[in-house]
Amino acid sequence: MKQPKPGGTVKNKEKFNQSNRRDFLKTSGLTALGWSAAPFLFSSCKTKTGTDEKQQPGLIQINNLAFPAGFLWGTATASYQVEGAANEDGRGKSIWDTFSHTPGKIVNNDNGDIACDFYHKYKEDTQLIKSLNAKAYRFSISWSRIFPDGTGTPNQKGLDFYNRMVDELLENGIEPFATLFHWDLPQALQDKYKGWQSKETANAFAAYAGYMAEKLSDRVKHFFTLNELWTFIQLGYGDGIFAPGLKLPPAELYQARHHAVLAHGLGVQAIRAQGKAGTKVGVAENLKVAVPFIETPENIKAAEIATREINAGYLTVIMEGKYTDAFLKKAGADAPKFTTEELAIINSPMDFCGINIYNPECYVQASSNEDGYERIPFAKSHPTSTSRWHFLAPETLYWGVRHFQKLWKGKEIYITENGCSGTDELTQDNHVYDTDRIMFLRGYLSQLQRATAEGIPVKGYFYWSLLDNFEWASGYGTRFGLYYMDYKSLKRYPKLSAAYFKAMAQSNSVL
Ligand code: PNW
Repeated sequence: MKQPKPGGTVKNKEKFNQSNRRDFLKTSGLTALGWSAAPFLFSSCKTKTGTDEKQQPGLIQINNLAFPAGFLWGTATASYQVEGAANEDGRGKSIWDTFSHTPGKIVNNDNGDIACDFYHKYKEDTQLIKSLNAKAYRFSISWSRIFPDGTGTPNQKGLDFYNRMVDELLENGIEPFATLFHWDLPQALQDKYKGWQSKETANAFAAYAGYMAEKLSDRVKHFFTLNELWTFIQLGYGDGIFAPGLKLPPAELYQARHHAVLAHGLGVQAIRAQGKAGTKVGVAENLKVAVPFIETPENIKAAEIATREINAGYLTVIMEGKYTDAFLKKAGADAPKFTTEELAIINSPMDFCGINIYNPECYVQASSNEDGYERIPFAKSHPTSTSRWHFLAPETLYWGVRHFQKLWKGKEIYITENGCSGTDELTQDNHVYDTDRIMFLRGYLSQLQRATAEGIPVKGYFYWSLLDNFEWASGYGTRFGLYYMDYKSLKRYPKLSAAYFKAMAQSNSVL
């Protein structure tokens, strides 16, 4: 794929020799990541002719894949996946506690009781974020730490934890981005209202969101309402493989989905009402991206149509305030029940949009059929990461933000998640050579840079995840982190990709 050249031509490659490796590690801070003991990190550091070049401490940019000034580099996690401390300081149970403690639901019957123990180790982890050169951290708040029963009296100790954590981040020059709902619904709301099957849960979410904005918006300037509506509704209420493990019939599933988008809209309004002036709010949704298989104008148009339609129950209704005709037609008698007032709430203006992108939904080509596009099936051998759903296609990042901008315009975009799992084995001398993750990052970020070079307003990128963590139904065996977790000792080890991420964040470019 042809890369635009925003800043001129690619310079000659400048490389390091063995003798200046230590300088480089020191000045770029990689020693802090434990890489001083990796002699081969720069083992190809000879010039083509084998002669040494002038010593150049620090990072040398050898390409022009720079991001715009001020581009924010960050990492992300979520409460149930990292915090642990499941029974501490008055935390109420969430549907993920119940689900993960039900035998057979999670690989290896893992659960989030301890996870990465971030609840106690947030100070140490703040230093890990800092040593990645990341200037932003996306975390989520455990609703049932704040309201153990979902509604009612807040639990001060729960709030205290987030206060401490936010203060720690800010003291270290890291901007907190808070997600209010990353799937750990208070069990009490599941029991009382059947969770997202009831509008009451959307109302309870708004009350909680408003409360959090009131308490944190003096320091937290960016809030996300809900994370990945598609995933927790489809996998939790449709396919039964995520909490609460339900397989609802279509009409009930449509209704639950409607309550989730409604909760987003009510949450936006509550945050605006109760947050300090200037508080910014958006959603973090996994846009399902159709990729044009050849980049012709016809296929690009087809991919836009497909993307709008495939996301009709989620980002499309949020951005447009209506369900598309094709969506309602397809749903038929199972279509959700809604009012025009609710549609207006769902469409409450956001300040930015968070988009999680891992894989393409499909490749498409133009078609004269009724839909205007045709899906191209994936090859059986299409490469994936160790997560089997994770088909790899770096251009998904480019097309995701480009379609978003074309379809819905004007909003600032954050890539709120992107990352990949891998086998990640810790060597005897405590290294993890995750070359696959480096390949992933280089490919995907090159495509994101392509988008920013075209002027698409992507303001930042959050790698998923800071640490290996509880990967939902896949448990602890599926690792996405820049830091390797030893779950026995709870020690963290930087992977090779941590050094790579750090170098990119430092140079604000793809390397
Ligand atoms: C997202 N799928 O989850 C979540 O936001 C994170 O909490 C999670 O750890 C990360 O991506 C990596 O999986 C997904 O099956 C889980 O298509 C499953 C799917 C997609 C996203």
